[in-house]
Amino acid sequence: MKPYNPIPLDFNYLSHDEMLSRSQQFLEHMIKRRTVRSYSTQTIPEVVITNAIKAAGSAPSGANMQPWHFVVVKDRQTRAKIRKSAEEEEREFYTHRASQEWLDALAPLGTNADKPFLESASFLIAIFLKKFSYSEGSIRLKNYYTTESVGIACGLLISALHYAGVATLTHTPSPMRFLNGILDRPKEERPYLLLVAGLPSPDATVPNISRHELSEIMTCL
Ligand code: IYR
Repeated sequence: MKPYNPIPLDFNYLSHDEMLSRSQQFLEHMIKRRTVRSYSTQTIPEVVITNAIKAAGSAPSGANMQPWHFVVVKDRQTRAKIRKSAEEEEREFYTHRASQEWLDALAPLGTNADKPFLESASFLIAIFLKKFSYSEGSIRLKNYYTTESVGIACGLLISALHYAGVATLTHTPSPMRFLNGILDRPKEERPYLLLVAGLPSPDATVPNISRHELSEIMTCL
């Protein structure tokens, strides 16, 4: 067992004015994030993606096990395969698997089984959840709070990309086990999310949805 080995905290203490101004700026920036379904084929620098993944990899995780793996997919052929498999699952979803209640909830978003963005956007990032890690001696270690940890990392990833001017779409074909085969990931990694990343097409539109008021999402005691 590794011993507890503390080091001094590197923390940026801010004045209240600075806090207020930063929080306001961040809010104004984040509320502009929209899920984008129509992408241009224009490229973005790959380092923007790797920087965002480094930021995501700094997320807190259960026992610091960092139970995630990010696969960046640029390759056209691989993306065509992903699209084909995802659309097969989605056709099943939209015609058989989804309840009417679920389809009604999705109607205002205008989604359907066609997923052209899986090929048109610059990058796909497949995020896998690792139920186990391996220590130096290849000893299998259990990871903790994996769903929470990977969810937080994905939140950071989406925020980092948005901050860098990259639009995203959280796509979750269900089931998405086909990603293990196409992307050559081990069985014990569970595909968690397929994140589409790129620049919106110039004529991109988004559904006219609203966000809950603060009073609906927050209680102060
Ligand atoms: N996975 C399907 C359906 C879908 C489900 C939810 I919940 C969404 O918020 C959006 C879509 C699809 O990607 O179309």
